[in-house]
Amino acid sequence: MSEVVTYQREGAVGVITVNYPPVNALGHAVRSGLLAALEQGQQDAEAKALLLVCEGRTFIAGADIREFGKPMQEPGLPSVVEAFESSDKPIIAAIHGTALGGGLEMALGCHYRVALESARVGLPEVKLGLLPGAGGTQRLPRLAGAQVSLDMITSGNFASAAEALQDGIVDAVESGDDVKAVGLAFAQKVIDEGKPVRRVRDLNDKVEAEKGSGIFDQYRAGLQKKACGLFSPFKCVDAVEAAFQLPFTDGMKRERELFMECMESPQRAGLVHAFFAEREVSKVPGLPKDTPVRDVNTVGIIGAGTMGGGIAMNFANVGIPVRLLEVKQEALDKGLAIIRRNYENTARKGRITQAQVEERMALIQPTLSYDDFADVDLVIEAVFENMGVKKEIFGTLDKVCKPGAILASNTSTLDIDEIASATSRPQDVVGMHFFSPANVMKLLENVCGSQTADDVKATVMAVAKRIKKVGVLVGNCYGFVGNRMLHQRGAEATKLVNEGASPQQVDKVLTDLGFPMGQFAMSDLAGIDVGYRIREERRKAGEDVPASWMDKLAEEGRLGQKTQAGVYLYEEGSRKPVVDPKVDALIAEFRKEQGIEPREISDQEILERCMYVMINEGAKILEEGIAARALDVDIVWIYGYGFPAYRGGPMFWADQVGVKEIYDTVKRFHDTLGGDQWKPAALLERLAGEGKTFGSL
Ligand code: 3H9
Repeated sequence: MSEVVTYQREGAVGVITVNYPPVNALGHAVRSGLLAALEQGQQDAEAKALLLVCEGRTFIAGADIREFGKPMQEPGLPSVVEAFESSDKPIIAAIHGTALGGGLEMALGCHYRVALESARVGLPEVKLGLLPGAGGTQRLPRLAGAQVSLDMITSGNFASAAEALQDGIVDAVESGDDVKAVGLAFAQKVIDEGKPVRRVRDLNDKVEAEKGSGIFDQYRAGLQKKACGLFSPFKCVDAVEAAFQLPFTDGMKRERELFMECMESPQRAGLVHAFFAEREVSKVPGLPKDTPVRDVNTVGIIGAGTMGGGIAMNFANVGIPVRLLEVKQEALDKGLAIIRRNYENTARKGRITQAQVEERMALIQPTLSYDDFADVDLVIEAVFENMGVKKEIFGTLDKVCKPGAILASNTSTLDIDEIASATSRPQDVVGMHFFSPANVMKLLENVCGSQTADDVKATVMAVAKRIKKVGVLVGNCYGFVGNRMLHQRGAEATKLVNEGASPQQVDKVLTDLGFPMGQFAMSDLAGIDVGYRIREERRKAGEDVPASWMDKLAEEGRLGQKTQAGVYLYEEGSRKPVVDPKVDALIAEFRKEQGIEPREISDQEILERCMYVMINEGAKILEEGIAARALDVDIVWIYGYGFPAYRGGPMFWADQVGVKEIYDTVKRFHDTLGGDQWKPAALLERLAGEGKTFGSL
């Protein structure tokens, strides 16, 4: 008998228990163990019904994702589910935690399902670039109909036990937390009442009733807008539609064909990489799991502007009290009013209640005095990017904050060590770089200074988790990981326009790759003045920063969305960029002033120059140890800049394109275009020479 699946009889019920931590995923040992336990149950004359139940924190959470891309070992999951469904003894699945993907498909192969109130069910395969491949697309519609099945399978969203009961996915929901007891009681009822074996594959009423309905085409049309570049949501619709067109066995065959198409798609590889990278990124090399963390029960935030307000909301959302500091009452009032408006908008959409709005607002205490920071555990400074101002603030914090308080800066580019030098406690100083809008974007780039203490590093990573962000720990350099790469892309994109491309051509290449917006639409969102101010500071510091047509926009007061005009025009209340001929004229004038004869630029050149310059910078970031692993860079870009997760992040994407191909092109650009940004990173050169990938590091 397998160790991960056991069989034991309790009274008249044969209990099949899965125990395969952490989430009872359906690896090979579990699949074969399930078949062996089923066989035992069938042969056990005393067993009148069988119960499938799991140990640990959850019911089966799906196929074992680590096995994807490797040769499949028999038995496959569809045949395990089929064997359960074919049993002549009734089988009951008792669900706790989350029954997901192949886990829910196993439960659908059972004849009855009972769930704890706290349980959730879902078919999240689409989030991994897949579709349910063990009958989920054929069985769920037979219980829940077309609409519910399409919603669940194309979104991957989970349903609560109560919703699952309403939709016919489970047969009963019970309170309490002893799932085995609940399952045994249900099984005994099945035996006592002589309930029949009820095979979902034979329940045809719902699929017959909705045969030929127009819902599938409507659904595809709706997905065109939502699925932005994704492949598998459309395959999910095809598979569910098959349940309404074909007999069960043929529908299963169709599901398998579509499943294999998804399995072989590069999008599946990218999404699975992103799934594991998101989990791996919290395990920081060199920072042991048992590193102590400091208590964070109160947070002080300096600056009630867009950033500071958004950061404050993150803490209030999870019940952590915040003191929000501004220098002027007017700025404080304005900041609080914006926070309230944001919460009220969320309440209007039904995502929180009005009582929660008040609870969260009550957790944000406004202040004009640093004295209120005397007892906070963590301070996050979120004022504008000016080293002088930041150093002054950190000098004050050093005087007023209690020993052991963590002093963090939300700077997006500046030197953490220089900020720390304004204090007598550099070990307590760290960067916590939130991304705008800070209450929405999931990334938190935590930046270590050269003296940041290990427990401070561990604490800011733990804080990220608490406020439901994905924390990435990175080293200190100009722009850290994300902005350092972004600035290279921005500079190259601007040059491409100097040379003859239009901003909209550059943006289209990036959105075609899967970015939610292009470089210039993003500049408009962030504010053209942000980059302008940084360039001006660098010029003042004596750096050779070439003139740019973007400077002209800033000087004309075209600051982006906030002035309804930047690189693009924006209608009142709209965020949709509209091409403005005036900008074309401004660019033409700039080219003339600079003596540039514009040339036709291909989309391929735009792609290579915008992306490879980032990859080359990413390689430099890795060789300098600013990011510990290629996957850290990938997660920064997926969660901070909307890099399409289905491409796995920039470094994963680079591996797919080919490191050698990228190295050769970077070298060619270095020879033809020149500039430090095109000097091939030593790491890129080494990997290309050795035929290795970033993922192999
Ligand atoms: C599928 O089922 C295909 C079938 O239709 C067809 C087959 C023919 N496999 O997220 P956490 C690991 S596709 C392997 O931190 P939480 C995870 O890596 C699958 N490993 O915990 C982590 O490992 P580590 C459909 C898995 O409590 C640990 O478990 N199912 C799997 O925040 C804890 O995970 C899904 O897509 C897996 N399936 O959330 C469900 N799942 O400790 C994916 C997790 O080494 N999973 N691990 O870092 C989830 O959504 C969440 O993990 C879950 C728990 C909600 C279950």
